[in-house]
Amino acid sequence: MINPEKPSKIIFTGPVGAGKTTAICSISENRVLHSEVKSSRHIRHDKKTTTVAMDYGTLTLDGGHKVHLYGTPGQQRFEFMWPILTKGGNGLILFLDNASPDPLNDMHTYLDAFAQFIQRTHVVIGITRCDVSNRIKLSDYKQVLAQRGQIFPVEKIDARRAEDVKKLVHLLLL
Ligand SMILES: Nc1nc2c(ncn2[C@@H]2O[C@H](COP(=O)(O)OP(=O)(O)OP(=O)(O)O)[C@@H](O)[C@H]2O)c(=O)[nH]1
Ligand SMILES: [Mg+2]
Repeated sequence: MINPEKPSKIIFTGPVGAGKTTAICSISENRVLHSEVKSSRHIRHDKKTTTVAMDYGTLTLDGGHKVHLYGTPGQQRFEFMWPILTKGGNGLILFLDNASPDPLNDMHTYLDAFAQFIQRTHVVIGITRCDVSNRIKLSDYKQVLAQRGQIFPVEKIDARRAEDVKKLVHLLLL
């Protein structure tokens, strides 16, 4: 899946507070370019800031392959950024917050919104905050995917842990 001639570009998406910015900060070897602003109210759990344009970081895989990491804003009012950020991308990592009110519905929303991109690339799904809520199981996500006729890797992860996030990148690209 990797073109050795060309760096890869992958997109981190998902709803507000799912952990996109945190995940890019966990693995980026450069200082992450942010567009965080203070939110006027708490938009999700104790989060005081939100991404309004994009996050950008980089990662070099063993063997020297360079990966550009782009994070989308989660808030739907900034969805105009989504097609801009996916242009020329090689794959999507979808983050879902297991402790949010309806992550299975969020999965539908994001898989539908990125359907055109997904048709020509690959997807890996990372479920965050499983330490906060274990109400929904990995098998529930897989069942909903199967009902959609889609099979993607789904992993429990903590976006604060670099090895968890790198595992998603490897599943997507290797
Ligand atoms: N307890 C717990 N906290 C987590 C986990 N993963 C991420 N977090 C926390 O959840 C929050 C995620 O915030 P962000 O990374 O800003 O979320 P985002 O997806 O970029 O959100 P927007 O930019 O607003 O769309 C941070 O406070 C993280 O520390 C996890 O697995 N468990
Ligand atoms: Mg963010």
